[in-house]
Amino acid sequence: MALGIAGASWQSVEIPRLPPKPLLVPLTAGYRRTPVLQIGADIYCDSQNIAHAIDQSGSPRRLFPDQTYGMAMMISNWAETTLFDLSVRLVLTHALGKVPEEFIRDRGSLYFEPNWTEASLRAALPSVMHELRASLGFVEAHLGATDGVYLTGHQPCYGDAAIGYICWFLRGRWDGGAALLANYPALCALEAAFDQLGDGQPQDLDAEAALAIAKAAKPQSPIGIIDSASSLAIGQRVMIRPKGETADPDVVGTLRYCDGMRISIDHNHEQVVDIAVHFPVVGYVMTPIY
Ligand SMILES: N[C@@H](CCC(=O)N[C@@H](CS)C(=O)NCC(=O)O)C(=O)O
Repeated sequence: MALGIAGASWQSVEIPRLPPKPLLVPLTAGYRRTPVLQIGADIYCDSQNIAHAIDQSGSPRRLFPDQTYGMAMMISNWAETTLFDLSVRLVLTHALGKVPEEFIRDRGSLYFEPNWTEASLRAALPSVMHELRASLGFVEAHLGATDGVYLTGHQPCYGDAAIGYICWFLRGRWDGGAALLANYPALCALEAAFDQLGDGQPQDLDAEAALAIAKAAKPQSPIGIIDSASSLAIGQRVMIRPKGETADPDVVGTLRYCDGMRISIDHNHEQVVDIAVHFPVVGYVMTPIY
C-alpha cells in the first residue's frame, strides 16, 4: 500500500513464513521480521523506517505529502503497535487448532507474554475484541469527519497505509474479519481506495538474485552521528533488537550512522560482503557492546 501511494517500481522477494530464513538473514544481520526493504547494499528494517526510506529515495509521489510526516508517524506507530497487537491476538486465537502448532508457537514467541497458554489467549479474547472495536472506532470517527476517504481528506499518506494494512490483515487472515469491518464504513471506504490505488509496479525477484544485488553493490547511505545526545562513536559495536521480551534474535554490528530517527550498522557476511542495515529509533533498543 505504501508503495502504491509512492507510485514506486519495485521488486518483490518472497520469504519463508517461519525461520530459518537463510536467504534473508545474511542481508539483515539476523533480523527475521517482515517487511524489509533492500536498496542495493542498504537494508531497511521495520515498516516506518521503510516508509521513511521510500520517501527519501525520490519516489514519484510523496508518502508524507503536505507536512503530514508527524501525523503519519504518530498514527502509524499506534497502528503498528496497539492495533497490530490486538489484531494479531484476535487472528491467532481464532486460528488455534486450525493452523500448525509450530506457527502459533513461533508467532506467540514474538507477540504474546512469555508464559502464554492457549487457555489464557481464549480467556482474553472478549476483552481483546472489545478493545479492538473501540480502537477501530477512533479511526472510524476520524475518517468520518474528513471530507475524503483518507486521514487528511483526498490525498493518502503513510498513516493511511498503516491503517489499511490492519484492515487487510483482519479481512484476509480471519474469517470473521469481513463482518467486523462491516461495522466501520469509513474504514471500508479506505480499503476500497487502496484497492484502486494498487501496489505500485511490482516484479518478482528470486531471493538469490537479491543477495547477488547486495554483493555487487556498496552501501550508499551516510556515515556519521548527527544531532544526537548519545556518546556513541562510529565503529562502536552495538546490539539492536525490537523492544519487549520477544524471541527475536539479537542483531549485532558496528555503528555506521545515528540520528534522531534512525540507527544504522555495518555488517559483513560472505554471501553479501559489506552491507548497511538500518533500524528506526522508535520501537527498538540499542545496547553498546564493550
Ligand atoms: N514493527 C515491525 C513489526 C513487523 C512484524 O512483526 N511483522 C510480522 C509480519 S506482519 C512478522 O515479521 N512476523 C514474523 C515473520 O514474518 O517471521 C514492522 O512494522 O515492520
